[in-house]
Amino acid sequence: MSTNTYELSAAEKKFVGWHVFFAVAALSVGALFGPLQALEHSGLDLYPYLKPVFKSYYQGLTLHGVLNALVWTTFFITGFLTLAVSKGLERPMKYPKLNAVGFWTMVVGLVTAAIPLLLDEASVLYTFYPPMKANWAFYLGLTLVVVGSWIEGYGMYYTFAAWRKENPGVRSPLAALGSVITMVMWQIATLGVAVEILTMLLPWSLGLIEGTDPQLARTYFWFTGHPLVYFWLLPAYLSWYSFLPKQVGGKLFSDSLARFAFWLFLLLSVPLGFHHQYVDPGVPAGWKFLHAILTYSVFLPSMMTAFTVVATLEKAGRARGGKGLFGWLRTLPWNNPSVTAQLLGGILFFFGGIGGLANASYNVNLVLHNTAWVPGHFHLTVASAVTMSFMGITYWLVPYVTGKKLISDKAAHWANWLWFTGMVIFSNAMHVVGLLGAPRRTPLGLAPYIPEEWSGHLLRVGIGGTIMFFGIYTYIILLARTAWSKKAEAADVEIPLAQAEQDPQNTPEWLDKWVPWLVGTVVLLIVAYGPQLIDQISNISLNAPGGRVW
Ligand code: HAS
Repeated sequence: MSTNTYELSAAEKKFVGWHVFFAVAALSVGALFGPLQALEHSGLDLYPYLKPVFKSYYQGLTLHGVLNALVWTTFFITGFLTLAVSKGLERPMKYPKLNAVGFWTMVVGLVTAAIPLLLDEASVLYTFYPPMKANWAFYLGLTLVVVGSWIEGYGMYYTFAAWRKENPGVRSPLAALGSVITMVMWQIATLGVAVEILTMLLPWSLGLIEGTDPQLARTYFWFTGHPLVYFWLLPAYLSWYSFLPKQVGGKLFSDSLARFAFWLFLLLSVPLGFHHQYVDPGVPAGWKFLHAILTYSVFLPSMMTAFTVVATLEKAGRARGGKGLFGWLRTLPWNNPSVTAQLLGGILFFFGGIGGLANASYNVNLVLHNTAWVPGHFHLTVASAVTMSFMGITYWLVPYVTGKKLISDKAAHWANWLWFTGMVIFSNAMHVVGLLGAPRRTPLGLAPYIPEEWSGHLLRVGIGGTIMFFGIYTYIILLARTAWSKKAEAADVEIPLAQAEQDPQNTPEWLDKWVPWLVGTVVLLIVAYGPQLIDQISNISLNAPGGRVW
Protein backbone atom coordinates (compact mmCIF):
# COMPACT_ATOMS: atom_id res chain seq x y z
CA MET A 1 0.00 0.00 0.00
CA SER A 2 1.30 3.47 -0.90
CA THR A 3 2.32 5.62 2.06
CA ASN A 4 1.80 8.79 -0.02
CA THR A 5 4.20 11.43 1.24
CA TYR A 6 3.46 13.79 -1.67
CA GLU A 7 3.15 17.46 -0.75
CA LEU A 8 1.67 20.26 -2.84
CA SER A 9 4.10 22.85 -4.19
CA ALA A 10 4.01 26.42 -2.84
CA ALA A 11 2.20 27.56 -6.00
CA GLU A 12 -0.45 24.84 -5.66
CA LYS A 13 -0.98 25.68 -2.00
CA LYS A 14 -1.48 29.30 -2.94
CA PHE A 15 -3.94 28.34 -5.64
CA VAL A 16 -6.01 26.24 -3.23
CA GLY A 17 -5.73 29.06 -0.68
CA TRP A 18 -7.29 31.54 -3.13
CA HIS A 19 -10.32 29.29 -3.47
CA VAL A 20 -10.75 29.23 0.30
CA PHE A 21 -10.29 32.98 0.48
CA PHE A 22 -13.13 33.71 -1.97
CA ALA A 23 -15.33 31.02 -0.39
CA VAL A 24 -14.95 32.46 3.11
CA ALA A 25 -15.27 36.04 1.85
CA ALA A 26 -18.63 35.13 0.26
CA LEU A 27 -19.70 33.39 3.45
CA SER A 28 -18.77 36.43 5.52
CA VAL A 29 -21.25 38.56 3.55
CA GLY A 30 -23.92 35.90 3.07
CA ALA A 31 -23.92 35.00 6.76
CA LEU A 32 -24.71 38.59 7.76
CA PHE A 33 -28.29 38.17 6.56
CA GLY A 34 -29.00 34.96 8.47
CA PRO A 35 -29.71 36.63 11.83
CA LEU A 36 -31.61 39.45 10.10
CA GLN A 37 -34.05 36.93 8.66
CA ALA A 38 -34.24 34.84 11.81
CA LEU A 39 -34.83 37.90 14.01
CA GLU A 40 -37.41 39.20 11.57
CA HIS A 41 -39.30 35.92 12.03
CA SER A 42 -39.28 36.45 15.76
CA GLY A 43 -40.70 39.97 15.40
CA LEU A 44 -37.54 42.11 15.41
CA ASP A 45 -37.23 43.52 11.89
CA LEU A 46 -33.86 45.24 11.47
CA TYR A 47 -34.11 45.64 7.70
CA PRO A 48 -35.67 49.16 7.85
CA TYR A 49 -32.51 50.37 9.64
CA LEU A 50 -30.35 49.09 6.77
CA LYS A 51 -32.50 50.69 4.06
CA PRO A 52 -29.88 52.97 2.54
CA VAL A 53 -27.71 49.91 1.81
CA PHE A 54 -30.05 46.92 1.64
CA LYS A 55 -33.48 47.59 0.29
CA SER A 56 -35.59 44.67 1.40
CA TYR A 57 -35.95 41.30 3.08
CA TYR A 58 -35.87 39.75 -0.39
CA GLN A 59 -32.59 41.37 -1.35
CA GLY A 60 -31.12 40.02 1.90
CA LEU A 61 -32.59 36.57 1.32
CA THR A 62 -31.20 36.46 -2.22
CA LEU A 63 -27.72 37.48 -1.08
CA HIS A 64 -27.94 34.93 1.73
CA GLY A 65 -28.90 32.08 -0.61
CA VAL A 66 -26.61 32.94 -3.52
CA LEU A 67 -23.49 33.67 -1.47
CA ASN A 68 -23.87 30.83 1.02
CA ALA A 69 -25.46 28.07 -1.00
CA LEU A 70 -23.86 28.77 -4.39
CA VAL A 71 -20.62 30.70 -3.88
CA TRP A 72 -19.21 29.50 -0.53
CA THR A 73 -19.77 25.93 -1.66
CA THR A 74 -18.59 26.10 -5.29
CA PHE A 75 -15.37 27.98 -4.54
CA PHE A 76 -14.53 25.79 -1.57
CA ILE A 77 -15.31 22.59 -3.44
CA THR A 78 -13.24 23.34 -6.54
CA GLY A 79 -10.25 24.21 -4.32
CA PHE A 80 -10.64 21.19 -2.07
CA LEU A 81 -11.06 18.78 -4.99
CA THR A 82 -7.93 20.21 -6.64
CA LEU A 83 -6.02 19.38 -3.47
CA ALA A 84 -7.60 15.92 -3.19
CA VAL A 85 -6.77 15.05 -6.82
CA SER A 86 -3.14 16.19 -6.49
CA LYS A 87 -2.58 14.51 -3.15
CA GLY A 88 -4.45 11.35 -4.14
CA LEU A 89 -2.51 10.92 -7.39
CA GLU A 90 0.76 12.18 -5.92
CA ARG A 91 1.30 14.58 -8.79
CA PRO A 92 0.61 18.24 -9.57
CA MET A 93 -2.13 19.33 -11.96
CA LYS A 94 -1.10 18.45 -15.50
CA TYR A 95 -2.11 21.86 -16.90
CA PRO A 96 -2.08 24.27 -13.95
CA LYS A 97 -2.76 27.20 -16.27
CA LEU A 98 -6.02 25.59 -17.36
CA ASN A 99 -7.10 25.34 -13.73
CA ALA A 100 -6.07 28.96 -13.19
CA VAL A 101 -8.18 30.07 -16.19
CA GLY A 102 -11.14 28.20 -14.71
CA PHE A 103 -10.67 29.75 -11.30
CA TRP A 104 -10.36 33.34 -12.50
CA THR A 105 -13.36 32.85 -14.79
CA MET A 106 -15.29 31.96 -11.64
CA VAL A 107 -14.03 35.10 -9.93
CA VAL A 108 -15.07 37.30 -12.87
CA GLY A 109 -18.48 35.60 -12.79
CA LEU A 110 -18.81 36.22 -9.07
CA VAL A 111 -18.06 39.93 -9.44
CA THR A 112 -20.39 40.23 -12.45
CA ALA A 113 -23.29 38.66 -10.54
CA ALA A 114 -22.51 40.52 -7.31
CA ILE A 115 -23.00 43.98 -8.84
CA PRO A 116 -26.73 43.62 -9.68
CA LEU A 117 -27.27 41.69 -6.47
CA LEU A 118 -25.86 44.52 -4.37
CA LEU A 119 -27.75 47.13 -6.42
CA ASP A 120 -31.05 45.31 -5.75
CA GLU A 121 -31.39 44.56 -9.46
CA ALA A 122 -31.47 40.79 -9.00
CA SER A 123 -33.51 40.00 -5.89
CA VAL A 124 -34.87 36.83 -7.46
CA LEU A 125 -33.73 34.40 -4.73
CA TYR A 126 -31.16 31.68 -5.31
CA THR A 127 -33.54 29.66 -7.47
CA PHE A 128 -34.12 32.65 -9.82
CA TYR A 129 -37.48 31.32 -11.05
CA PRO A 130 -38.93 33.35 -13.91
CA PRO A 131 -41.15 35.30 -14.43
CA MET A 132 -39.15 37.18 -11.77
CA LYS A 133 -36.61 38.94 -13.91
CA ALA A 134 -33.10 39.92 -12.85
CA ASN A 135 -30.62 42.18 -14.58
CA TRP A 136 -28.77 40.29 -17.36
CA ALA A 137 -25.45 40.62 -15.51
CA PHE A 138 -26.75 38.30 -12.79
CA TYR A 139 -27.42 35.48 -15.28
CA LEU A 140 -24.15 36.11 -17.10
CA GLY A 141 -22.22 36.06 -13.82
CA LEU A 142 -23.78 32.75 -12.76
CA THR A 143 -22.97 31.29 -16.16
CA LEU A 144 -19.32 32.30 -15.83
CA VAL A 145 -19.09 30.72 -12.37
CA VAL A 146 -20.43 27.45 -13.77
CA VAL A 147 -18.21 27.59 -16.87
CA GLY A 148 -15.18 28.34 -14.69
CA SER A 149 -15.94 25.32 -12.52
CA TRP A 150 -16.20 23.16 -15.68
CA ILE A 151 -12.77 24.35 -16.82
CA GLU A 152 -11.32 23.50 -13.43
CA GLY A 153 -12.96 20.10 -13.83
CA TYR A 154 -11.24 19.58 -17.21
CA GLY A 155 -7.92 20.31 -15.50
CA MET A 156 -8.68 17.53 -13.03
CA TYR A 157 -9.68 15.10 -15.80
CA TYR A 158 -6.42 15.64 -17.72
CA THR A 159 -4.44 15.05 -14.55
CA PHE A 160 -6.42 11.93 -13.70
CA ALA A 161 -6.15 10.56 -17.25
CA ALA A 162 -2.38 11.11 -17.27
CA TRP A 163 -2.08 9.17 -14.02
CA ARG A 164 -4.22 6.31 -15.37
CA LYS A 165 -2.01 6.10 -18.46
CA GLU A 166 1.13 5.90 -16.38
CA ASN A 167 -0.35 3.37 -13.94
CA PRO A 168 -2.16 0.69 -15.96
CA GLY A 169 -3.91 -1.89 -13.83
CA VAL A 170 -3.47 0.09 -10.62
CA ARG A 171 -6.70 1.02 -8.78
CA SER A 172 -7.33 4.77 -8.88
CA PRO A 173 -6.70 6.34 -5.47
CA LEU A 174 -10.04 6.90 -3.75
CA ALA A 175 -9.50 10.62 -2.98
CA ALA A 176 -8.86 11.38 -6.65
CA LEU A 177 -11.54 9.04 -7.98
CA GLY A 178 -14.20 10.51 -5.67
CA SER A 179 -13.20 14.04 -6.70
CA VAL A 180 -13.36 13.31 -10.40
CA ILE A 181 -16.71 11.50 -10.10
CA THR A 182 -18.06 14.54 -8.24
CA MET A 183 -16.89 16.83 -11.03
CA VAL A 184 -18.35 14.63 -13.79
CA MET A 185 -21.69 14.50 -11.99
CA TRP A 186 -21.60 18.30 -11.65
CA GLN A 187 -20.88 18.79 -15.34
CA ILE A 188 -23.80 16.60 -16.37
CA ALA A 189 -26.08 18.24 -13.80
CA THR A 190 -25.30 21.83 -14.76
CA LEU A 191 -26.39 21.25 -18.36
CA GLY A 192 -29.90 22.07 -17.09
CA VAL A 193 -29.19 25.62 -15.89
CA ALA A 194 -26.79 26.17 -18.79
CA VAL A 195 -29.64 25.57 -21.26
CA GLU A 196 -32.12 27.51 -19.10
CA ILE A 197 -29.90 30.60 -18.93
CA LEU A 198 -28.51 30.56 -22.45
CA THR A 199 -31.74 29.81 -24.31
CA MET A 200 -34.21 31.72 -22.14
CA LEU A 201 -33.13 33.88 -19.21
CA LEU A 202 -30.16 35.68 -20.71
CA PRO A 203 -31.76 36.59 -24.08
CA TRP A 204 -34.97 37.52 -22.23
CA SER A 205 -33.18 39.78 -19.75
CA LEU A 206 -31.36 41.41 -22.68
CA GLY A 207 -34.68 42.07 -24.41
CA LEU A 208 -33.91 39.70 -27.32
CA ILE A 209 -36.99 37.58 -26.62
CA GLU A 210 -40.20 38.85 -25.08
CA GLY A 211 -41.09 36.18 -22.60
CA THR A 212 -40.16 32.92 -20.89
CA ASP A 213 -41.83 29.63 -20.16
CA PRO A 214 -41.84 29.32 -16.35
CA GLN A 215 -42.76 25.63 -16.36
CA LEU A 216 -39.91 24.64 -18.69
CA ALA A 217 -37.54 26.93 -16.78
CA ARG A 218 -38.40 25.14 -13.53
CA THR A 219 -37.77 21.77 -15.16
CA TYR A 220 -34.36 22.90 -16.42
CA PHE A 221 -33.58 24.44 -13.05
CA TRP A 222 -34.36 21.31 -11.02
CA PHE A 223 -32.44 19.15 -13.49
CA THR A 224 -29.48 20.99 -11.97
CA GLY A 225 -30.97 21.96 -8.62
CA HIS A 226 -31.26 18.53 -7.06
CA PRO A 227 -27.85 17.15 -8.06
CA LEU A 228 -26.47 20.49 -6.90
CA VAL A 229 -27.12 19.25 -3.36
CA TYR A 230 -24.95 16.20 -4.01
CA PHE A 231 -22.26 18.42 -5.50
CA TRP A 232 -22.23 20.05 -2.06
CA LEU A 233 -22.47 16.77 -0.17
CA LEU A 234 -19.92 14.58 -1.97
CA PRO A 235 -16.85 16.64 -0.95
CA ALA A 236 -18.02 16.27 2.66
CA TYR A 237 -18.30 12.51 2.11
CA LEU A 238 -14.87 12.56 0.48
CA SER A 239 -13.50 14.07 3.65
CA TRP A 240 -15.29 11.50 5.83
CA TYR A 241 -13.90 8.64 3.71
CA SER A 242 -10.44 9.88 2.79
CA PHE A 243 -9.27 12.17 5.60
CA LEU A 244 -11.39 11.76 8.75
CA PRO A 245 -10.31 8.09 9.35
CA LYS A 246 -6.70 9.18 9.73
CA GLN A 247 -7.70 12.11 11.94
CA VAL A 248 -9.40 9.71 14.37
CA GLY A 249 -6.39 7.40 14.30
CA GLY A 250 -8.02 4.63 12.25
CA LYS A 251 -8.40 3.33 8.72
CA LEU A 252 -11.31 3.45 6.29
CA PHE A 253 -13.51 0.43 7.02
CA SER A 254 -14.20 -0.44 3.36
CA ASP A 255 -12.58 1.03 0.28
CA SER A 256 -15.00 -0.87 -1.97
CA LEU A 257 -18.14 0.44 -0.28
CA ALA A 258 -16.81 3.99 -0.47
CA ARG A 259 -16.17 3.72 -4.21
CA PHE A 260 -19.51 2.05 -4.79
CA ALA A 261 -21.25 4.97 -3.03
CA PHE A 262 -19.57 7.51 -5.32
CA TRP A 263 -20.56 5.56 -8.46
CA LEU A 264 -24.14 5.30 -7.24
CA PHE A 265 -24.21 9.07 -6.75
CA LEU A 266 -23.02 9.53 -10.33
CA LEU A 267 -25.79 7.23 -11.53
CA LEU A 268 -28.62 8.50 -9.35
CA SER A 269 -28.02 12.16 -8.49
CA VAL A 270 -29.50 13.76 -11.59
CA PRO A 271 -32.64 11.88 -12.74
CA LEU A 272 -34.89 12.85 -9.83
CA GLY A 273 -35.47 16.59 -10.00
CA PHE A 274 -39.26 16.27 -10.27
CA HIS A 275 -39.44 15.68 -6.52
CA HIS A 276 -39.03 19.46 -6.31
CA GLN A 277 -41.92 19.83 -8.73
CA TYR A 278 -44.56 17.59 -7.15
CA VAL A 279 -46.96 20.55 -7.14
CA ASP A 280 -46.19 21.68 -10.72
CA PRO A 281 -49.30 21.20 -12.86
CA GLY A 282 -47.21 20.87 -16.03
CA VAL A 283 -45.53 17.61 -14.98
CA PRO A 284 -47.69 14.46 -15.34
CA ALA A 285 -48.18 12.27 -12.25
CA GLY A 286 -46.40 9.22 -13.74
CA TRP A 287 -43.15 11.14 -14.08
CA LYS A 288 -43.41 12.41 -10.53
CA PHE A 289 -43.87 8.81 -9.42
CA LEU A 290 -40.77 7.65 -11.32
CA HIS A 291 -38.67 10.44 -9.82
CA ALA A 292 -40.02 9.60 -6.35
CA ILE A 293 -38.77 6.03 -6.74
CA LEU A 294 -35.37 7.24 -7.93
CA THR A 295 -35.23 9.66 -4.98
CA TYR A 296 -35.66 6.77 -2.57
CA SER A 297 -32.87 4.95 -4.45
CA VAL A 298 -30.38 7.76 -3.83
CA PHE A 299 -31.02 7.24 -0.13
CA LEU A 300 -28.98 4.01 -0.47
CA PRO A 301 -25.47 5.47 -1.03
CA SER A 302 -26.02 7.80 1.93
CA MET A 303 -26.98 4.87 4.14
CA MET A 304 -23.89 3.01 2.87
CA THR A 305 -21.86 6.07 3.83
CA ALA A 306 -23.44 6.23 7.29
CA PHE A 307 -22.57 2.54 7.79
CA THR A 308 -19.00 2.76 6.50
CA VAL A 309 -18.10 5.97 8.31
CA VAL A 310 -19.65 4.96 11.64
CA ALA A 311 -17.93 1.54 11.39
CA THR A 312 -14.63 3.34 10.77
CA LEU A 313 -15.22 5.59 13.77
CA GLU A 314 -16.26 2.72 16.01
CA LYS A 315 -13.18 0.66 15.19
CA ALA A 316 -10.94 3.69 15.78
CA GLY A 317 -12.73 4.52 19.05
CA ARG A 318 -12.37 0.91 20.29
CA ALA A 319 -8.69 0.88 19.31
CA ARG A 320 -8.31 3.97 21.49
CA GLY A 321 -9.72 2.06 24.48
CA GLY A 322 -13.45 2.68 24.09
CA LYS A 323 -15.58 -0.12 25.59
CA GLY A 324 -19.26 -1.09 25.65
CA LEU A 325 -22.01 -0.20 23.24
CA PHE A 326 -21.24 3.51 22.99
CA GLY A 327 -18.00 3.92 24.98
CA TRP A 328 -16.03 4.20 21.72
CA LEU A 329 -17.77 7.50 21.02
CA ARG A 330 -16.14 9.07 24.08
CA THR A 331 -12.63 8.03 23.08
CA LEU A 332 -12.78 9.68 19.66
CA PRO A 333 -10.50 12.76 19.51
CA TRP A 334 -13.15 15.37 20.37
CA ASN A 335 -10.28 17.69 21.36
CA ASN A 336 -9.43 18.07 17.66
CA PRO A 337 -11.80 20.80 16.34
CA SER A 338 -11.50 19.47 12.81
CA VAL A 339 -12.84 16.08 13.91
CA THR A 340 -15.54 17.59 16.15
CA ALA A 341 -16.88 19.80 13.36
CA GLN A 342 -17.29 16.81 11.04
CA LEU A 343 -18.85 14.57 13.70
CA LEU A 344 -21.34 17.25 14.70
CA GLY A 345 -22.18 17.84 11.03
CA GLY A 346 -22.73 14.09 10.58
CA ILE A 347 -25.02 13.88 13.62
CA LEU A 348 -27.20 16.72 12.31
CA PHE A 349 -27.27 15.05 8.92
CA PHE A 350 -29.02 11.98 10.33
CA PHE A 351 -31.98 14.24 11.03
CA GLY A 352 -31.62 16.27 7.81
CA GLY A 353 -31.56 13.06 5.78
CA ILE A 354 -34.67 11.67 7.46
CA GLY A 355 -36.42 14.98 6.76
CA GLY A 356 -35.37 14.58 3.12
CA LEU A 357 -37.17 11.25 2.99
CA ALA A 358 -40.31 12.91 4.32
CA ASN A 359 -40.02 15.55 1.57
CA ALA A 360 -39.68 12.85 -1.04
CA SER A 361 -43.03 11.28 -0.22
CA TYR A 362 -45.60 12.82 -2.56
CA ASN A 363 -48.44 12.96 -0.03
CA VAL A 364 -46.28 14.36 2.76
CA ASN A 365 -44.69 16.83 0.36
CA LEU A 366 -48.10 18.36 -0.35
CA VAL A 367 -48.18 19.37 3.31
CA LEU A 368 -44.56 20.50 3.58
CA HIS A 369 -43.86 22.13 0.24
CA ASN A 370 -43.15 25.86 0.41
CA THR A 371 -43.38 25.87 4.21
CA ALA A 372 -40.65 26.74 6.72
CA TRP A 373 -40.03 22.97 7.02
CA VAL A 374 -37.98 23.11 3.77
CA PRO A 375 -35.38 25.67 5.01
CA GLY A 376 -35.39 23.62 8.23
CA HIS A 377 -34.39 20.61 6.12
CA PHE A 378 -31.71 22.30 4.10
CA HIS A 379 -30.07 23.96 7.06
CA LEU A 380 -29.53 20.45 8.48
CA THR A 381 -27.96 19.33 5.21
CA VAL A 382 -26.07 22.04 3.35
CA ALA A 383 -25.62 24.29 6.39
CA SER A 384 -24.76 21.41 8.75
CA ALA A 385 -23.30 18.26 7.18
CA VAL A 386 -21.69 20.23 4.37
CA THR A 387 -20.75 23.50 6.05
CA MET A 388 -19.52 21.88 9.26
CA SER A 389 -17.43 19.41 7.25
CA PHE A 390 -15.95 22.30 5.25
CA MET A 391 -15.24 24.10 8.53
CA GLY A 392 -13.52 20.97 9.81
CA ILE A 393 -11.46 20.66 6.63
CA THR A 394 -10.32 24.30 6.80
CA TYR A 395 -9.00 23.73 10.34
CA TRP A 396 -6.19 21.65 8.76
CA LEU A 397 -6.25 23.05 5.23
CA VAL A 398 -5.68 26.70 6.13
CA PRO A 399 -2.64 25.83 8.34
CA TYR A 400 -1.45 23.57 5.51
CA VAL A 401 -1.59 26.24 2.81
CA THR A 402 -0.47 29.18 4.96
CA GLY A 403 2.15 27.31 7.02
CA LYS A 404 0.64 28.82 10.19
CA LYS A 405 -1.04 27.08 13.10
CA LEU A 406 -4.66 28.01 13.89
CA ILE A 407 -4.27 30.85 16.33
CA SER A 408 -6.76 29.27 18.70
CA ASP A 409 -8.15 25.73 18.84
CA LYS A 410 -10.46 26.95 21.56
CA ALA A 411 -12.08 29.47 19.19
CA ALA A 412 -12.57 26.68 16.66
CA HIS A 413 -14.37 24.61 19.31
CA TRP A 414 -16.53 27.59 20.21
CA ALA A 415 -17.39 28.08 16.54
CA ASN A 416 -18.36 24.40 16.17
CA TRP A 417 -20.49 24.15 19.28
CA LEU A 418 -22.21 27.51 18.79
CA TRP A 419 -23.11 26.64 15.23
CA PHE A 420 -24.31 23.18 16.28
CA THR A 421 -26.37 24.47 19.24
CA GLY A 422 -27.89 27.32 17.24
CA MET A 423 -28.71 24.92 14.43
CA VAL A 424 -30.50 22.46 16.73
CA ILE A 425 -32.73 25.25 18.07
CA PHE A 426 -33.25 26.97 14.71
CA SER A 427 -33.90 23.95 12.52
CA ASN A 428 -36.18 22.23 14.99
CA ALA A 429 -38.30 25.38 15.26
CA MET A 430 -38.41 25.79 11.47
CA HIS A 431 -39.54 22.18 10.99
CA VAL A 432 -42.28 22.50 13.60
CA VAL A 433 -43.59 25.88 12.51
CA GLY A 434 -43.52 24.63 8.91
CA LEU A 435 -45.73 21.69 9.89
CA LEU A 436 -48.07 24.21 11.49
CA GLY A 437 -48.33 25.92 8.10
CA ALA A 438 -45.83 28.81 8.22
CA PRO A 439 -44.74 29.64 4.65
CA ARG A 440 -41.08 29.82 3.63
CA ARG A 441 -39.53 32.90 1.97
CA THR A 442 -41.98 35.20 3.73
CA PRO A 443 -41.23 38.02 6.19
CA LEU A 444 -43.47 36.52 8.85
CA GLY A 445 -42.80 39.26 11.37
CA LEU A 446 -44.82 41.64 9.18
CA ALA A 447 -47.67 39.25 8.47
CA PRO A 448 -50.98 40.13 10.14
CA TYR A 449 -52.17 36.49 10.24
CA ILE A 450 -49.68 34.82 12.63
CA PRO A 451 -51.56 32.37 14.86
CA GLU A 452 -50.64 32.35 18.53
CA GLU A 453 -49.27 28.78 18.34
CA TRP A 454 -46.47 29.88 15.95
CA SER A 455 -45.05 32.57 18.25
CA GLY A 456 -42.92 30.40 20.56
CA HIS A 457 -41.39 28.60 17.59
CA LEU A 458 -40.69 31.83 15.72
CA LEU A 459 -38.94 33.13 18.82
CA ARG A 460 -36.74 30.01 18.80
CA VAL A 461 -35.96 30.70 15.12
CA GLY A 462 -34.62 34.12 16.17
CA ILE A 463 -32.63 32.75 19.12
CA GLY A 464 -31.15 29.84 17.14
CA GLY A 465 -30.27 32.08 14.18
CA THR A 466 -28.50 34.56 16.44
CA ILE A 467 -26.42 31.83 18.13
CA MET A 468 -25.48 30.50 14.68
CA PHE A 469 -24.35 33.97 13.67
CA PHE A 470 -21.92 34.11 16.60
CA GLY A 471 -20.68 30.63 15.68
CA ILE A 472 -20.00 31.38 12.04
CA TYR A 473 -18.40 34.74 12.77
CA THR A 474 -16.12 33.13 15.37
CA TYR A 475 -15.07 30.78 12.58
CA ILE A 476 -14.56 33.51 9.97
CA ILE A 477 -12.56 35.74 12.33
CA LEU A 478 -10.46 32.77 13.43
CA LEU A 479 -9.51 31.94 9.84
CA ALA A 480 -8.86 35.57 8.92
CA ARG A 481 -6.69 36.15 11.98
CA THR A 482 -4.77 32.93 11.35
CA ALA A 483 -4.12 33.79 7.71
CA TRP A 484 -3.05 37.37 8.37
CA SER A 485 -1.46 37.08 11.79
CA LYS A 486 2.26 37.76 11.93
CA LYS A 487 2.43 36.13 15.34
CA ALA A 488 0.86 32.77 14.46
CA GLU A 489 3.19 29.85 15.15
CA ALA A 490 4.63 28.08 12.13
CA ALA A 491 2.78 24.88 11.39
CA ASP A 492 4.19 21.69 10.01
CA VAL A 493 0.92 20.21 8.83
CA GLU A 494 0.50 17.15 6.66
CA ILE A 495 -2.61 16.42 4.65
CA PRO A 496 -4.33 13.73 6.75
CA LEU A 497 -4.82 11.26 3.89
CA ALA A 498 -6.19 8.02 5.31
CA GLN A 499 -5.48 4.45 4.31
CA ALA A 500 -8.15 1.82 3.95
CA GLU A 501 -8.16 -1.43 5.92
CA GLN A 502 -8.35 -3.31 2.66
CA ASP A 503 -5.61 -2.89 0.05
CA PRO A 504 -7.32 -0.84 -2.73
CA GLN A 505 -5.76 -3.23 -5.23
CA ASN A 506 -8.20 -5.87 -3.94
CA THR A 507 -11.19 -3.66 -4.73
CA PRO A 508 -13.20 -5.29 -7.55
CA GLU A 509 -12.23 -4.03 -10.99
CA TRP A 510 -15.82 -2.99 -11.86
CA LEU A 511 -15.49 -0.29 -9.20
CA ASP A 512 -12.65 1.27 -11.16
CA LYS A 513 -14.17 1.23 -14.64
CA TRP A 514 -15.72 4.37 -16.06
CA VAL A 515 -17.51 3.23 -19.19
CA PRO A 516 -20.32 1.10 -17.69
CA TRP A 517 -21.13 3.73 -15.08
CA LEU A 518 -21.14 6.57 -17.60
CA VAL A 519 -23.30 4.62 -20.04
CA GLY A 520 -25.70 3.70 -17.22
CA THR A 521 -25.90 7.34 -16.14
CA VAL A 522 -26.73 8.60 -19.62
CA VAL A 523 -29.31 5.85 -20.25
CA LEU A 524 -31.08 6.47 -16.94
CA LEU A 525 -31.12 10.20 -17.64
CA ILE A 526 -32.67 9.68 -21.05
CA VAL A 527 -35.33 7.38 -19.61
CA ALA A 528 -36.15 9.62 -16.64
CA TYR A 529 -36.06 13.00 -18.34
CA GLY A 530 -36.03 12.51 -22.14
CA PRO A 531 -39.77 12.17 -22.90
CA GLN A 532 -40.74 14.98 -20.52
CA LEU A 533 -38.10 17.33 -21.89
CA ILE A 534 -39.18 16.59 -25.45
CA ASP A 535 -42.81 17.20 -24.49
CA GLN A 536 -42.17 20.43 -22.59
CA ILE A 537 -39.79 21.81 -25.22
CA SER A 538 -42.15 21.01 -28.10
CA ASN A 539 -44.96 22.76 -26.22
CA ILE A 540 -42.83 25.73 -25.22
CA SER A 541 -44.70 29.03 -24.93
CA LEU A 542 -42.52 32.03 -24.29
CA ASN A 543 -45.42 34.13 -23.10
CA ALA A 544 -44.52 35.13 -19.52
CA PRO A 545 -43.32 38.73 -19.81
CA GLY A 546 -41.60 38.87 -16.43
CA GLY A 547 -41.03 41.68 -14.01
CA ARG A 548 -39.96 42.77 -10.55
CA VAL A 549 -41.90 41.81 -7.48
CA TRP A 550 -39.45 43.42 -5.07
FE1 HAS B 1 -33.04 17.78 0.17
C1 HAS B 1 -35.37 20.15 -0.75
C2 HAS B 1 -35.26 15.29 -0.58
C3 HAS B 1 -30.65 15.40 0.89
C4 HAS B 1 -30.64 20.23 0.22
N1 HAS B 1 -33.03 19.80 -0.17
C5 HAS B 1 -34.09 20.59 -0.53
C6 HAS B 1 -33.66 21.94 -0.67
C7 HAS B 1 -32.29 21.96 -0.43
C8 HAS B 1 -31.91 20.60 -0.11
C9 HAS B 1 -31.36 23.14 -0.51
O1 HAS B 1 -37.88 14.99 -2.08
C10 HAS B 1 -34.55 23.14 -0.97
C11 HAS B 1 -34.60 23.50 -2.42
C12 HAS B 1 -35.45 24.72 -2.60
O2 HAS B 1 -34.94 25.82 -2.36
O3 HAS B 1 -36.63 24.57 -2.94
N2 HAS B 1 -32.99 15.73 0.21
C13 HAS B 1 -34.01 14.91 -0.10
C14 HAS B 1 -33.60 13.53 0.10
C15 HAS B 1 -32.29 13.57 0.53
C16 HAS B 1 -31.91 14.95 0.57
C17 HAS B 1 -34.42 12.30 -0.10
N3 HAS B 1 -31.04 17.80 0.51
C18 HAS B 1 -30.25 16.72 0.77
C19 HAS B 1 -28.88 17.13 0.91
C20 HAS B 1 -28.88 18.51 0.72
C21 HAS B 1 -30.24 18.90 0.47
C22 HAS B 1 -27.73 16.20 1.17
C23 HAS B 1 -27.76 19.46 0.72
C24 HAS B 1 -26.50 19.16 0.90
N4 HAS B 1 -34.96 17.73 -0.51
C25 HAS B 1 -35.66 16.61 -0.80
C26 HAS B 1 -36.95 16.99 -1.38
C27 HAS B 1 -36.99 18.37 -1.43
C28 HAS B 1 -35.72 18.81 -0.88
C29 HAS B 1 -38.03 16.10 -1.85
C30 HAS B 1 -38.12 19.24 -1.98
C31 HAS B 1 -38.93 19.82 -0.88
C32 HAS B 1 -39.95 20.80 -1.41
O4 HAS B 1 -41.11 20.41 -1.51
O5 HAS B 1 -39.60 21.94 -1.74
C33 HAS B 1 -31.43 12.33 0.80
O6 HAS B 1 -30.33 12.33 -0.06
C34 HAS B 1 -30.99 12.25 2.22
C35 HAS B 1 -30.28 10.94 2.52
C36 HAS B 1 -29.44 11.06 3.75
C37 HAS B 1 -29.57 10.34 4.84
C38 HAS B 1 -28.68 10.59 6.04
C39 HAS B 1 -27.59 9.55 6.21
C40 HAS B 1 -26.73 9.94 7.35
C41 HAS B 1 -25.39 10.10 7.31
C42 HAS B 1 -24.69 10.61 8.52
C43 HAS B 1 -23.59 9.73 9.00
C44 HAS B 1 -23.11 10.25 10.31
C45 HAS B 1 -21.81 10.50 10.62
C46 HAS B 1 -21.48 11.10 11.93
C47 HAS B 1 -20.69 10.23 9.73
C48 HAS B 1 -30.61 9.31 4.97
C49 HAS B 1 -24.59 9.79 6.10
C50 HAS B 1 -21.35 10.08 12.97
C51 HAS B 1 -21.01 10.78 14.21
C52 HAS B 1 -20.93 10.16 15.37
C53 HAS B 1 -20.59 10.94 16.59
C54 HAS B 1 -21.18 8.73 15.49
